[in-house]
Parts: sequence; structure tokens; C-alpha cells
Amino acid sequence: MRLYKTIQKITLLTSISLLASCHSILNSDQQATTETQNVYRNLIQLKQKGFMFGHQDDLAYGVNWKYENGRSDVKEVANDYPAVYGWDIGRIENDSPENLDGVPFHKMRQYIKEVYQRGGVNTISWHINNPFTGGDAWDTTPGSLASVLPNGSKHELFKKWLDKAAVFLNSLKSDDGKSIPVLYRPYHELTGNWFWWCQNNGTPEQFKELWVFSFNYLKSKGVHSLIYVFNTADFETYEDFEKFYPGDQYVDIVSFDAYQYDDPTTSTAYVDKCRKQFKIMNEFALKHNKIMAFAETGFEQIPYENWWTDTLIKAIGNYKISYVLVWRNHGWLEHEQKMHYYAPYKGQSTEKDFKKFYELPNTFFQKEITEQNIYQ
Ligand code: BMA
Repeated sequence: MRLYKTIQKITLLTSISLLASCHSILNSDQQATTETQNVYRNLIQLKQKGFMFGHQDDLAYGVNWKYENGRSDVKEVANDYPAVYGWDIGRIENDSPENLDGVPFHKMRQYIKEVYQRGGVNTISWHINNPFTGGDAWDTTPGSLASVLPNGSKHELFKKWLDKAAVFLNSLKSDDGKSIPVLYRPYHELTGNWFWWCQNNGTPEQFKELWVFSFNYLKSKGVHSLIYVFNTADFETYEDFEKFYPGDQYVDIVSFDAYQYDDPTTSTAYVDKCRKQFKIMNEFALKHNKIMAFAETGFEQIPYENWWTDTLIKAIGNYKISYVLVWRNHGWLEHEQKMHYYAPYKGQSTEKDFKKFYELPNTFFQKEITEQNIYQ
């Protein structure tokens, strides 16, 4: 198995060096740092051969542990870290020392640096509180989206919150002082109805204005290390996907989030839905010359032992996505009285299948990505 993967890797390296002459520049930020442009170019090349595996909060905690240096549930199962690491800066807006899931920002910064220095990919989302009400991201009080736009009653407050994000993003630096590139995924799951920025709380024009304003604002604060990820929840048609898209010069990657909720041994609903959405998104990505990603997915507690190689692989099909990321391994959720995790951990029932998934020639984890030197 391992040998097979090694042969595949050599093939990958050879073809990537052949592709190295094809130059492609980031659409969003013409002043993007060299490392940011490099990683984007490398992501374009990598997706021809497979997709990276990602996990939210992977280094911070897992099932039954928290903040132990070097530890990762994924690593304990696959003997390798993920290639992509998801982080969320929710609560940075109110100067909290920890994000909404309890991860201290100073630790997050450290993890992000660690990931960068070993050649992995960091992605950041922001469950930003509701500036209109002071409630959380899930507070969908009507008028919230409009209130943050220029001329809105909370616009000045919103800018202060963006300032805090800018300070954090600008503080992500490697030892040699370089800004660390981040796949930035703001206002995620916009086609849903559960966050204050979702489609039911504003017109497409308002959403686009929110996106473009924040985009320009962060740039004006000197943030030039972002690769912008546009992200939806479910959608039915090409028009639905396109409706809130702010424009090619503001987006680099297009993606959606979709979770498994029913039993994959009796229902094909999740696979069918993902395939349908990938088909539409693929058409969109080709037309707009964008990279695709499966930005969030998972099956809580993974109660089907072949979920990785059977269900997830089928859901992705042959679509050339850059990465798939599963959500966090919180462990026991006290307020819901249940286990909450999406990646396997040592002893979890999908361990064997996850190792098979790891061995597939088209799945990339840390070791393979490190060899690709994606920041160069
Ligand atoms: C949800 C759950 C919550 C968490 C939120 C933001 O899917 O995991 O427990 O607070 O995401 O990370």
C-alpha cells in the first residue's frame, strides 16, 4: 500500500514540475504576497492529482484531550497530520482571549505558524457575532445585514470588528517575518438561513456589498495574505449558486458545506446531493476559472464504518477539488448530552477505513504536501 502511494507521489512530483511553467495569478488581491500567490498556484496544480484532507481545530484538541503539543486525532489514526487545518476567529470581535469553541487566540496563532512552517495549509472562518444585536452569529434578527453596510447603523462598529480581524491576520508571521497565507472563508454557508448574513436576511446586492466592503477594508489594513473562499450551504441550481457571488476579482476558491445526517447504508441522499452540487459548482468553477473545495463536511460520530472510502469518496466522485475538511473533534458536548466529532480517533470504529482512505493515491495529508513546497 505504502509503496503504491510512494510511486504515485513520484508521478505527481514529475507532472507538477512539468506544470511549473504554467503561471497563474491570484484573482483577488493583486498585491498578494509571493507566498500567497505561490500557494494558490500550487493548489491549482495539486488538484489535478487529488485532494487534501483537512480537519477543524486539529492541533488544539480531540476526543478526550486538549492542548497537548504535537497531538492530533488524525495523526494517531493515520500516522500523519492532515494537510489542511481549519480555524475559526469567532469572538475576536469582542477581544475575547478565546474563540467561540474555547481555543485561545495565542495558541491558534502558534498552531497556524507550526502548520505553515511544515508546509501545511491553514483556513480561517469567522462565526462573527451579530453587530446589530450583540447576539451571536446565529442571531438572525431582521435588519442585521443591512446595519453593517456603509450608512448602516452598525457600520462603524463593524469596521472596528474588522480591524480586530486584520490585526490578528497581520500577526500571523513565520520565524523569518513572512506573512502566513490563509484560505479565508468569511460569511460561510450563505445560502442557509441560520446566520445573520445568510440569504434570507438580505438581498444578493446587500450580501455582495458586505463581501466587497470587507474585502477592500482588510486590504486597506495591509492584509495581503488571503486567498478568498466563497462558501454556500445547499443550493438547487446554477442560478442559486451564482446569485450571491460577489465577482471574480473578489474570490479565488468556490466551495460548499454539506453534512451527512441520515444512514448512508440505506439512503443515498448525501451522496446524491453532493454530486449534484459538485456538478453545478464545477460548471461554475470552469466558467469563472476558480478552484473548488468541499469546505466543511462530516457525519457526526461517523456511525458507519466505511464512511470514508464508501460514502465520502462517492460524494466527491471524480470532481477535481482542492480539499475536503471535516469539522471539529470536540468530544462530549455537555449542553447537548452527546459526542460531537467528525474525524476518527484512536479506537474509533472507522479507524481501519480511514487508513484505507489515507492510502488512496488521490488523498493528500501533511507528508505529501510538505514534499510539494507549496509556498515556493
Ligand atoms: C458547530 C458546532 C458548534 C461550534 C460551531 C462553530 O458546527 O461544532 O459546537 O461552536 O460549529 O465552530
